[in-house]
Amino acid sequence: VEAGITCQMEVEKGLDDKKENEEHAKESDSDNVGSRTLAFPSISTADFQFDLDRASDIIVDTAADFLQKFDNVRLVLVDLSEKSRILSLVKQKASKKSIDSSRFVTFVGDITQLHTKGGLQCSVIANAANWRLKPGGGGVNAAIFNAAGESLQHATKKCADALRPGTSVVVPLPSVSPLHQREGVTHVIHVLGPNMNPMRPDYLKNDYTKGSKILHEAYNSLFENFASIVQ
Ligand code: AR6
Repeated sequence: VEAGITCQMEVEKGLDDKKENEEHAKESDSDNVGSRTLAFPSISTADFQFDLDRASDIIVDTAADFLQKFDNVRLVLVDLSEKSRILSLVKQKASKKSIDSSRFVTFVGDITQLHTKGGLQCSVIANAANWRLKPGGGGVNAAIFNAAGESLQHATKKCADALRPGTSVVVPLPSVSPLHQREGVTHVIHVLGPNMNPMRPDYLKNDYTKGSKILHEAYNSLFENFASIVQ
């Protein structure tokens, strides 16, 4: 057990992809921006079936607000495929809003292999979690718990047993974790987004007034928790 570890929880509240990936990978080596980088998946838009167009607006809005408040940080939205619709929507909308493209980037790759496969250093990664904070269940949650090994489960249990939609929790990743050793990930932030899938708990029955509010809260909580780690 590492002393002094704190869990933080929010209670209320142009180029083709390959070239672009390589550009960002180069940048990250030069000035240790990796230690101030958050890589995150698009919360709620796969298994939780949240509308991609609405989600992309929310990602771009909350990221823009966050980057205005904090100078020295970088946000990387990650998805597995070059054909990812959420990545292309976000890219389009971010460039229209003229967000600094070196501080807000999209990246094609597996979020558990950003350093070894993508050449990108990201000390903090976000997880699209389930409310019980349990491994498995497919998607990015299963990938992160698999890659991180059992120590992530133990570390997570010390921080929280459950999450409410729209909140997140910071889990310091023990140095024995392969994800820490191999990829340089020091913290995982579990985020619970709104659920539009009738087969999953807290189904919002297509209520996008509620759903959008919760997704906003989820990203704000994620970004604030990230800021509290790197400040
Ligand atoms: N690397 C990067 N992005 C990924 C990866 C990966 N390895 N795997 C998936 N994605 P989802 P949700 C992208 O379904 O909709 C889980 O079972 C994916 O393409 O993981 O919030 C939990 O236990 C999509 O863009 O999360 C919850 O019950 C994004 O990650 C539930 O699913 C999120 O997809 C959460 O559903």
